[in-house]
Amino acid sequence: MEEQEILTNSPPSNNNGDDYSASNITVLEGLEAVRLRPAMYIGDVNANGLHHLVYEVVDNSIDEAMAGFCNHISVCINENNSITVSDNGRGIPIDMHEKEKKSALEVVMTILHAGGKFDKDTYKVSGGLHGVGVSCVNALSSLLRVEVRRGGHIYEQEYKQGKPQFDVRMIGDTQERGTTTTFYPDSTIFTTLDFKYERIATRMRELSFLNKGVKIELFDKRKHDGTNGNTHDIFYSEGGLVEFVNYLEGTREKLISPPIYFESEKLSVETNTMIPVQVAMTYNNGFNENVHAYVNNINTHEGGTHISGFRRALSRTLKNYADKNGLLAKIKFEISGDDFREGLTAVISVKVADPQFEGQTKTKLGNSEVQGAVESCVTEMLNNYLEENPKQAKIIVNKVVLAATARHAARKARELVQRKSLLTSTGLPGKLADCSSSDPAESELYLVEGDSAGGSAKQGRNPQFQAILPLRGKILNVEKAQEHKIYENEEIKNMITALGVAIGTYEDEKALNLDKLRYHKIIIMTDADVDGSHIRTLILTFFFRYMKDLIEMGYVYIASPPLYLVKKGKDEKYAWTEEQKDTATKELAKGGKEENVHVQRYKGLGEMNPEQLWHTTMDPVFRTLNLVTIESAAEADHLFSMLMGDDVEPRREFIEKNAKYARLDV
Ligand code: 0RA
Repeated sequence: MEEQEILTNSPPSNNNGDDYSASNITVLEGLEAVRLRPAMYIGDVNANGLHHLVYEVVDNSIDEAMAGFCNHISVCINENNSITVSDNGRGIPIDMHEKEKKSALEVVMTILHAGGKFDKDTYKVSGGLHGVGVSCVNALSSLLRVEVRRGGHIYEQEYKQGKPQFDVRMIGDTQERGTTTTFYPDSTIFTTLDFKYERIATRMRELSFLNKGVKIELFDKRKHDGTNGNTHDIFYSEGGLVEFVNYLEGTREKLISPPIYFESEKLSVETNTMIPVQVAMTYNNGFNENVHAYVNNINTHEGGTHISGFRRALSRTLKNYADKNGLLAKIKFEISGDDFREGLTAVISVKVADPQFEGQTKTKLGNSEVQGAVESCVTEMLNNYLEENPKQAKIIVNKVVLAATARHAARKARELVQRKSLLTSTGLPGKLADCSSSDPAESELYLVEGDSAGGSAKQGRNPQFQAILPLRGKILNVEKAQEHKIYENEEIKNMITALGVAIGTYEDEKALNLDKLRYHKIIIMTDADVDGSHIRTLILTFFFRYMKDLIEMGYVYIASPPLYLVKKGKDEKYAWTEEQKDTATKELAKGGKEENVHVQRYKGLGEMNPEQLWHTTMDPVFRTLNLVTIESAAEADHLFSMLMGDDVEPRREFIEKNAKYARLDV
């Protein structure tokens, strides 16, 4: 397929002026297509797509590292919002590409999908939105400069919107090797040029865990929001996946320490390629399953054949071991697959030569041959582990038995909740002030902290499409509760029934029956204080653990009530930040004394009257809603374990640190 594409784009000959320019245009059309429909290549032209550019360039250096030729990558957000990625790999070849009659470097940079045509042995990322190639980044950059250090010399080429500005040229000598790319995202394409340091850091951390021994440095030279242009992190992991699992566990107590680790590879007869498999896993005292799986360094949120292989191997191997050792004698009911995964934290990383990505977000692995490969690897290695570590084996089996027993009780409790809700006339909680629309697409559910704010919201709302569910006090911390407790908690029961979805057991992909969902906007509205942020986190934890689909579908939002009312006489202005407050104060003072301006700090939603609440926070025309996204499920796991896990101290610190800012893109 790829070969074909290059062939059709390649100039047939170079000796006829017309011919040349015509075929040249065809080549350019390749990149023109990217500029015409950027979303097809990088997902969108918002912050997501923007950050994707960085990942795309870094992925190329990671490929070079996976091939064993590079151990240092640096990524820099420059002061002018351009990005520089540098590596110490072999350097992209600069010699003449026979088919294209130009430097291989130029081919890589300007022809779609020309990325890794040289090395047949590496596992190129080529599915989903990854692996679209550095040429896409080039097409979407107003300016891009690439420098190659190779064979004793330094070479460079520059492009504007993907068009070369001169032929590849030698500009000096060096004994070093490597590739450096600097690009300026095109402001006529992207809706934002603001790179988020934390976002890039999260991906670099993940990459360093997945590629042990590769040092990834990240710099932020921008001076903004009080940073001084010296922000810098080094991501380096010697322990790889084992360290990744420790990181994910955060402060949770591990039952198996150090985590179980194995790596192996299996020949796939179907495709005649090797499939390397790496797994690190442990169990904790909690009740959730945290399995993160990667294919060629891409997080496969939606699962796939590698996960099925892992699950089958885990259930069967543990079951066989337990049976053989007479450890299941007391169990009188079926043990389900979930029971083997309660409290499990695992990272699975496989490399697949020709990955097929499926699913809504193209993050589900489809290659059928991978299931068997992972299954037989895990079975073999886990069997060995259990035989050699009987103490740990016993701990795991006990945990499974406990889970099975509790789940048996939980199933009964859940059935009770769901049956009860069918019995009441509307099936809806009494505290819900529902909206009159029955079209989920236009309906909104506000989850409001406290009965008094709930009252204001009820009065202030537009009852046509806005429903209000007041939540009293703290909701249950599901991170630390057994599943059946969840169905006994009033606030959670109310949320479940108001939303209309029957909660999934987390068997098989934790699927929810989303067609029953009654609202497509679920808006969390809490006070702008420490308590409010705690409640918000508790609600998010519940959604993350039991209704992840809602977050993944983009249905969950956070309301942003103002922090200040600035007032002078009849003039009123609302402020969401300190800066806005100061500006508003100056404006209202109109050059006069600022003392005459009254500033009210809203401590809670309850201090706003219904009109104010509507105007500032609920009116679709004026309000700001922050979409809750799971950029990285792994990072969210780590975060929730810190926030909601066993240790009180990090949680308190985190909430205090973040209460003011309300960083919402979990
Ligand atoms: C193919 C062949 C060779 C190097 C690379 C690709 C390469 C690509 C990138 C992209 C970013 N950094 C990179 N580093 C290397 C070289 C083959 C050889 O030298 O024999």
